[in-house]
Amino acid sequence: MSDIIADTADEIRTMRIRGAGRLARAGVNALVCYTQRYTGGTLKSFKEDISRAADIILASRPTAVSLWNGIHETLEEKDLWETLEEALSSVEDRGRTFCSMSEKAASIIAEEGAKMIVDGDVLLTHCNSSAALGIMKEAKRQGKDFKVYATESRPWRQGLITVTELAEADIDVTMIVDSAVRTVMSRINRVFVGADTVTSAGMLINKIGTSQVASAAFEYGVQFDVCTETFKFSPKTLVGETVTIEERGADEVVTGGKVPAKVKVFNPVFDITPSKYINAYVTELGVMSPGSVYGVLASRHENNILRTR
Ligand code: RUB
Repeated sequence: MSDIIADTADEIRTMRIRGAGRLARAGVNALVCYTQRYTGGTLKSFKEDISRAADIILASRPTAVSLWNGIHETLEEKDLWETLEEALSSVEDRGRTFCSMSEKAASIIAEEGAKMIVDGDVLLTHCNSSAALGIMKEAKRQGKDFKVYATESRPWRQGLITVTELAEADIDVTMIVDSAVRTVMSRINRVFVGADTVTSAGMLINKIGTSQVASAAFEYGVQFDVCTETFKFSPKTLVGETVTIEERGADEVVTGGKVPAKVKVFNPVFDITPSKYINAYVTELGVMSPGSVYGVLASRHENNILRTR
């Protein structure tokens, strides 16, 4: 398989490309580049090759449905292709459209979410979500005066990226360790996090620890909002599929991978936040309740609900 496919899959697997929105666009973009460089084959060989390429990309990380949705959107017309030329231009056009819609969605979410921030707000965010940070940067650009607490997000410490980005945007930011979330919650009036996958029942799958942040927010009566493009809504959950939670190696938890004898390490990367803890999903279609997710998915997939697997 070509370098662009293997390299992109490797970058996603090793988290050099990370965050559900970015990795979806990177996976789709790899298929587009592969297609642009495709020479000398037949329609039959292209169909086989692009399916293999898609499988390699999809196997890179299992949890974010944005990647699955992006790849499936890009190859949606596969059964209709009649010539190689038609196939090549379909993948290119659909892939490009997916990426530009995803980028457009991010800027709409930034504007929608920024409206929710008022002067004096103290926000909390977990891990590193480009959607959540986009909102904060837009609010700052509009001149709003607020503070942000950001978790470290062990074991990868993506919180360092978050605080760096916020500080560079001149936003007042304080970093905390993950276990300080409950301690600071009395100072917080709104939580903004991102999403890897949202189920048809409105449950959120996001970075490990998100559900603890949500339950602490619930306990303190703090608004907990999820910032997400609707391509993180999972059509697979409409037909009863569960979401695979990625587990990664012990070396990410224990420095140098040196685990004391007889000690096991469990390193789940994401967790599930029940919809009862979530006030709203801030999306490119507007701000919606967890109960509205089903309607968006059902209307989008009503004709091919059984083909979502
Ligand atoms: C990142 C993470 C982010 C979501 C949303 O996890 O959980 O909150 O992916 O990000 P990881 P975005 O670092 O393991 O990929 O809003 O940028 O799509």
